[in-house]
Amino acid sequence: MTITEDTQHTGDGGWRERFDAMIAADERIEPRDDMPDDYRDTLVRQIAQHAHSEIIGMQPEANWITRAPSLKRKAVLLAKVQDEAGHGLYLYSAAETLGTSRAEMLDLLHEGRQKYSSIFNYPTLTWADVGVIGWLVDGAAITNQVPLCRCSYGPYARAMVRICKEESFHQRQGFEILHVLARGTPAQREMAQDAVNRWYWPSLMMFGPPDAESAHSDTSMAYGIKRFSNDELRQKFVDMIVPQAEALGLTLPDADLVWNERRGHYDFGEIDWSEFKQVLKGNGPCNRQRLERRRAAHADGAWVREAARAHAANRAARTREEATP
Ligand code: FAQ
Repeated sequence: MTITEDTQHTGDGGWRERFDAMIAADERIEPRDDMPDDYRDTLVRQIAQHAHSEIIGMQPEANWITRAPSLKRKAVLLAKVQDEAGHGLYLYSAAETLGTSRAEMLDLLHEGRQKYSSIFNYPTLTWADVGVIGWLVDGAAITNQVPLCRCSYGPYARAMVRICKEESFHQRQGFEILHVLARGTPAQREMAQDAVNRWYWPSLMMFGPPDAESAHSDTSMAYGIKRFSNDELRQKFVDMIVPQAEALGLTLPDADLVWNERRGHYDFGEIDWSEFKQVLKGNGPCNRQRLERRRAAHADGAWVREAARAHAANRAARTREEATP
């Protein structure tokens, strides 16, 4: 594909050639560098959506903090949910280096004009869902995000390195929860299987629409933002989780799941893309609840933002006073 021309940067005629050469040489683009508008827009769109997913993603698991089955499980879950808040902060900061403020991005989320991941619109009905979120949702997130550590935009790539380290710990804690349940009483085992049944298909949808219908993939791949297509990553994920499910002794609810010797990959069943589209339109099981909770949390935090602004203004005034002879 041809990367679109951009006419907005008039300062130095050579910037576009330099940008293209850096992308071709797989060098990192930094905030100080001139960049085409569609590169900036694609990054802001993706990073904002990613940041929103991290903070909305706190809700389904937070639902179980007060009901975790032991003090140890509660402490681990608290730490995980706090990690997700931290990921949101790294990502909003990375997006801010592109000239869009966190306040603007949050407004767009609250108005329903920027998306967050479809996966967080499903309910967490039992404790086993916390295990499955760790195993499958964090597992899908890692599969998608490890290649983003090599993304062409420096601040995003660097944020992803730390996020991926934390996500791989999250995935292991989820796997361990399921491992214990799968070897527990028949009721615990059944609860684990039921959670896997409900989350398997939505976790495959996390990778986005099929390549043929992915609006942004061509641009993102040409600019070195995405390194693998949606379908390639989905396949990688399926290949990873099949042996893990076997190790857990749990079944993935997909009758078409079979090893394909010729392709060297697992074949898997047809995803219900009409469900994905409905969730993106706001009609998933929890869309309304997630956004309402987020807006309420934002409103509840207004006094903190106000206090932080007043404190910053006081400090600036004191610094000015001290500097005045
Ligand atoms: N949900 O053209 P494409 C996590 C939208 S973090 C909702 O293929 P693209 C951590 C897409 O935005 C999970 N919308 O798009 C955690 C676009 O709409 P637009 C989030 C989706 O960007 C774990 C339209 O469909 N991870 O889980 C989804 O090239 C546990 C067309 O799609 C990231 O965001 C979806 N699943 O590829 C937290 C990773 N898929 O913008 C708490 C970074 C697509 O035109 C607990 N993002 N859409 O209105 C990416 O890699 C990409 O953005 C993709 C989508 C792969 C998600």
